[in-house]
Amino acid sequence: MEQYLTLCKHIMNSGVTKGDRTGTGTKSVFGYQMRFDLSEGFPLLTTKKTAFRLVVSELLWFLKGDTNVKTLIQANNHIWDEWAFEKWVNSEEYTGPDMTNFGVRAAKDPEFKNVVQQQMDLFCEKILSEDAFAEEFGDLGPVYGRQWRSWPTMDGQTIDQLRNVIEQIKVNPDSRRHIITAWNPAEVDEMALPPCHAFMQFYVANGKLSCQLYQRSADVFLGVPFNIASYALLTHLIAKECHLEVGEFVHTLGDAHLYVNHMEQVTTQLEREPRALPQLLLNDQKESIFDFEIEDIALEGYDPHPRIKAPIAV
Ligand code: THF
Repeated sequence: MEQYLTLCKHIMNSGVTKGDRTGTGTKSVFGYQMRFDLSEGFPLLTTKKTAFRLVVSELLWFLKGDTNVKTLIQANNHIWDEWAFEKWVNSEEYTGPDMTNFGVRAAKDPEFKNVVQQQMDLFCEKILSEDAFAEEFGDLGPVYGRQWRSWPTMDGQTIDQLRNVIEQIKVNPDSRRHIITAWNPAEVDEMALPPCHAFMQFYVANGKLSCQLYQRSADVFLGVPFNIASYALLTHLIAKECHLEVGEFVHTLGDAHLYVNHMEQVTTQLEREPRALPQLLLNDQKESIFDFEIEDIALEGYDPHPRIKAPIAV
């Protein structure tokens, strides 16, 4: 994963200081590309422990077309909580302490961070125990799962982009139209967060399946390690169903940034020596990508350096 460390160094050395929507502040570069040969091992960061089970449960959530955080919270995955929480605290129904700009304020004020955590715990409890609440406030709007599996058309039908692409990879592998897009301009405003990893293309050559992703906005310390692993896993799953080997994952970034409050963590990581990549193990009994459950997917030989904590920008 030298590619990833090289990107971090590049942003530290050449990035411009740039404000952002979250008010946190970043160092940023525009336009960058990394390539990962998936036959060399599974590209999960070894220079910090990265929670693969969260990558898996999030991807399965996308694949099922689900857009409600309830499913993730049930799987003890909390990486999307903030965006559902934000909708709740901005609604009429919320009566707790003022949560305006809770992300930035929590990062600066440990006491307020505890207050946010309390409300966040309450939120998760309500999502799990109250169906009507979960339906109203757990849903993130027409995000990834919806666009991948049921993109709405003008005439009231839906398009299953994922199923169509898999079918086309099987019957017409040379096609240059193996495209899935989550960026639906008509619906972006209804999404809790417009898609960051927005546009992907698959490519078949020499019996190998490759994938390229265009990511418009890349949180290089927290998000990108998840994004690389997620698309690598997706490529493996589709390749398996299509009886292909895996080729490359090509990761193309738009605004690639390091948040200013992640700099120390990045420096720590850059001092570490990358280790051998793990191998992905998929349940051989499962054929279709749509049949996979969390227990069908595992890693072997993952021996990372310890976790490095960092606050997420909301
Ligand atoms: N928003 C921001 N600011 N960055 C992102 O990477 C991001 N995402 C998704 C949506 N909005 C985003 C959510 N993905 C973590 C990782 C991925 C996320 C969100 C959060 C995170 O906090 N990871 C911790 C571990 C978490 C845990 O163990 O519970 C880590 O240390 O890696 C990118 O698509």
